[in-house]
Amino acid sequence: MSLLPRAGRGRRLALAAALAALLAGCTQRVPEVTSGEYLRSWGLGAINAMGAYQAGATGRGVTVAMVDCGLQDAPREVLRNVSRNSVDIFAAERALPATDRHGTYMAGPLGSALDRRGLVGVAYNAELLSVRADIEGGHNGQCAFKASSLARAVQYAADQKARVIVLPLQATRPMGPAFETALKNAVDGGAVVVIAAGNRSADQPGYPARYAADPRFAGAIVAVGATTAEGELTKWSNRAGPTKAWYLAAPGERIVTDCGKKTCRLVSGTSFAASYVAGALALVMEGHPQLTGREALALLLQNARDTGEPGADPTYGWGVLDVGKVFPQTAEAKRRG
Ligand SMILES: [Ca+2]
Ligand SMILES: [Ca+2]
Repeated sequence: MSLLPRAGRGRRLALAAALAALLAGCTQRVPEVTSGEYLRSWGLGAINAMGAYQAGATGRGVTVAMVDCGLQDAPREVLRNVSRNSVDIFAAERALPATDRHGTYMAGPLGSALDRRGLVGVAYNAELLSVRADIEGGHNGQCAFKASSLARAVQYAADQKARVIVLPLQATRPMGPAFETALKNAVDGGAVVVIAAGNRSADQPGYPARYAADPRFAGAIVAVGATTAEGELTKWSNRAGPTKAWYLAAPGERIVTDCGKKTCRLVSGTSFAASYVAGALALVMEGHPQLTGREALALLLQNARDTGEPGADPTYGWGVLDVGKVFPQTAEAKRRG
């Protein structure tokens, strides 16, 4: 006799559990701050991303182009957000297997899906347009690029109407007229270009980030330096220098990325700081669709957390990325305070 109620209760419990799982799946528009997925993505707290998520911004509908070395062996949570228009500029000529997974490492903090595993990307619903442009064979085992192929890659991203284009690369010299023409076409078409400041401890960014201060592109390019988990610029990050009015700092040291079933990878570099800024721009653009690219970038710059000397300064530029500040706080968030 007692078997029936137990069986009944068991079923109801199972149903209740299923219902709870279903509800969680439906309502998980915002990451849970106690989840492993969120905690591994420590940069989200550092840039106050939750303020954007609570306002409903997740990057949905915004295409972010990553001009890099492709998405070699990327985790499923990254591939889920990859655009079908992703391309390899040299696809027809490739013969050697890729060895540098820099593009995959970049994509993790930028656009990993919210799926209860791995990481949460800053813009976890953005569309990632991978534009692979590295020369065949690389250089000393690392990705390397020619200015002419980067010009093609930036033009492709612009043609695809990517609203954000990330360039996680550094050079010592200007990139030449073909690249500059492509860059001009991209920014004139409304894109914002996010460029790693470089990792050489220099007092100003390398190229192409230094184009941020070039009047042809001013206001549509942001140079990005890397901070530690404590929010200070790393020793190795290039400083703002003459790009201080178009420079932001963001997490770039000991960033968790490329999570497999059991392990993830720790990476450092201004490339990863650029991932954070690119993701943040996607959030701002989704949340404020009426803004032009330049206006969205201006909003992000003006809301940075002022660090170093007061105001925009030659070390931190505008300061440390604080995307949550761009979004008005909900009454509930204000109460929690
Ligand atoms: Ca995930
Ligand atoms: Ca300052």
